[in-house]
Amino acid sequence: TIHKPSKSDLERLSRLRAPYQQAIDEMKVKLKGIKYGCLHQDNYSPIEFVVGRVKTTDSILKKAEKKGVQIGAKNWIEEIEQHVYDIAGLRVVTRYIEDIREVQEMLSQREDFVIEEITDYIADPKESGYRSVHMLVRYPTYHGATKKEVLCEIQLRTLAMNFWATNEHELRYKYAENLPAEMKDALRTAADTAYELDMQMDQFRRDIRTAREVVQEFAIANEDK
Ligand code: 0O2
Repeated sequence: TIHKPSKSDLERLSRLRAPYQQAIDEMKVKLKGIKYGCLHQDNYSPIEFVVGRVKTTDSILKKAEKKGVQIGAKNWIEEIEQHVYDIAGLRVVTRYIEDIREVQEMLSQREDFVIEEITDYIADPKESGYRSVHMLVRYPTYHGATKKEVLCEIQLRTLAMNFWATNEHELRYKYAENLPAEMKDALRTAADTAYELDMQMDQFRRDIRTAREVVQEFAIANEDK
């Protein structure tokens, strides 16, 4: 049960979201900059698409309660920022697992934000079967006259991982977090199947690259003949 915050508390919570919204807007532009820059240069981008959102006040309250924040207690709004790390969330979706690693590397080189933490749910999937790489970044915003650093969670996923997570999230919501055991098992199996597909696709891509190199070498070798 969520304690009902006062109207003025809700207004403060709503104001708290503003710099996070700005961080999302700016980060979206930057991630799209990577996408279009790569497309321009190589005719291929490791980023397929980018989406971003700021959690709704309702959803922030729910997560804060889950993380043990006493809604309405002294400084509870400040507490929220110390416990809820995905008020600002970005999702970068790729075609291949290899591309996730490439984007991860590119983001690690950036000087406009600081990476605080990386959680690799591909190397170590969640109990549910969930796979993604989560990068927690500290991003400086200049909102009004003040500088404020906010945390953003960037989720890196393949199309297949995203397909699975979107369906699982919807089911989890429909069942109010109480998924029947058989459904949980079926979802875990589906997550593994999606991962097998991902690995197969990565292999196809390596095969295509090898074939292209062979053709190029053959063309070079025959240039002067
Ligand atoms: P929404 O609606 O996407 O914002 P946790 O205590 O695990 O709930 P925590 O500590 O922040 O949350 O952990 P984590 O792993 O960083 O999870 C944050 C987000 O990752 C979630 O946000 C989901 O978006 C995604 N995620 C994590 N685990 C799963 C999973 O098993 N299935 C799916 N579909 N998504 C997952 P929210 O706030 O839960 O949801």
